[in-house]
Amino acid sequence: MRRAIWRTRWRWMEEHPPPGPFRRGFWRSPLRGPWLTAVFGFALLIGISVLFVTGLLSYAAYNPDLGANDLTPDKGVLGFYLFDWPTDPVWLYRATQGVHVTLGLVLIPVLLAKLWSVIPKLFDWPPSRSAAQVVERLSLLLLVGGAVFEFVTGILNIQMFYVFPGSFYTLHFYGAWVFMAAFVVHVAFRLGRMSSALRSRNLREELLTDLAHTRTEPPDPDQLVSPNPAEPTISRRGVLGLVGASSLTLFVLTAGQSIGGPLRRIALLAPRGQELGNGANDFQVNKTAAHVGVTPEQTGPAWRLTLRGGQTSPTLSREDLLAMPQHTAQLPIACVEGWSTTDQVWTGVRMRDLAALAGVPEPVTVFVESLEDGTFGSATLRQNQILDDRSLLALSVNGADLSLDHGFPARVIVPANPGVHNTKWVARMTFEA
Ligand SMILES: Nc1nc2c(c(=O)[nH]1)N[C@H]1C(S)=C(S)[C@@H](COP(=O)(O)O)O[C@H]1N2
Ligand SMILES: [Mo]
Repeated sequence: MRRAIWRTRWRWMEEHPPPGPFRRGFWRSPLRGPWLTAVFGFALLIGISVLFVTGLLSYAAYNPDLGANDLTPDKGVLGFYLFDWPTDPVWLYRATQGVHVTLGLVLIPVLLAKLWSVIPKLFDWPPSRSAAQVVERLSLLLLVGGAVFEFVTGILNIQMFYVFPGSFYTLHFYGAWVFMAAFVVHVAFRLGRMSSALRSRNLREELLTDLAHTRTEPPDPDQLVSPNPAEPTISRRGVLGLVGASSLTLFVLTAGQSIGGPLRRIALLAPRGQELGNGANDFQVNKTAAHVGVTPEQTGPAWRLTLRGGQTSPTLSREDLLAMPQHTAQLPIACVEGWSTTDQVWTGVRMRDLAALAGVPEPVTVFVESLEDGTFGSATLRQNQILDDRSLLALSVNGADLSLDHGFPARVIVPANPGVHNTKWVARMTFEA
């Protein structure tokens, strides 16, 4: 009896949706349909998988097992896959992080197109038909919310709008796991429909079809296709071209910040894309000395480097360091924000010579501290990084003394290390055996 009443109520609701977007006839684009949605979905499936993997790699490169490098609480559970980040090839982090950031930007138009293509589903009526449908809609909320959250936080960070409550890094990291959980559920539910929708039309034929011959897709069980489509004002190939051209534009205007070469000059959307000049120190600066409050007095003749960890704690002046054996390595700076330099020629003292001098010839870690005591003022390096012959406490770059902004009197440079761990204006190094 009760059931019957409910059933009639539901039917009544189904037949009387509120006006506006809740009525299927409100959505009239003749292009919406399973095939178009599947094309965008397929691009996102591949792209987001690569974003996730490169994001996880970025996290591993951060060396979060070393307490000082990452204060994300409970990272242990989510960091189950961590491994020792290698120092070879030297461009490894340049590549993984360049792909992460560039791909993230390039996918923005695809994400927007995908959301546009399924927007009528947001207004599905009645809002809850069955328990399964409620669960699916909640998972879609996490999916869409998670995608928007990850893209927005990522973009804000690379554009240097640090407006986050707490650390960007923690938010983006947790957000990624929540988003990926929803993503996996979504893919599991929709993979079959995506592949049959992809097979329902021929891509090459679509690309040859002009506006005059553009027809609506046949009605589909998911009801993406409009029941009373308007006349098309753009062809399917037009939409694909628009999205593709937008992605390509974003690529061209940002990729140069990591790829370098001629593209660098037109990396206009990247705040640290372009190069500054031809001088030895004329490559990107992350934070200037003035910005972090490091003064010329602190870095003048009174500056000393303290080495800790052994029986004694020797202090060295810049002259003392210059009197030690000098080594040269060609290494890039590669920032987590996506920009990187081509190889610069760094000269200075080997990290492991300093370990020996400190009385810790077989160090497991070194904790490096800067004159600056902000968030980026310290980092911990791992054994394979300390012992690499190319890991230096650099005193000069490209044949000239380091500029104040690049970390004078001395800065860390380690192959394949995320830029943030190449600490500038080093004051103390504590080696642990
Ligand atoms: N002390 C200190 N070291 C620092 C930073 C900082 O803000 N303070 N920024 C780091 C980051 S995020 C990067 S990408 C590199 C950039 O080095 P560069 O400015 O010499 O290019 O320096 C790293 N070292
Ligand atoms: Mo950075």
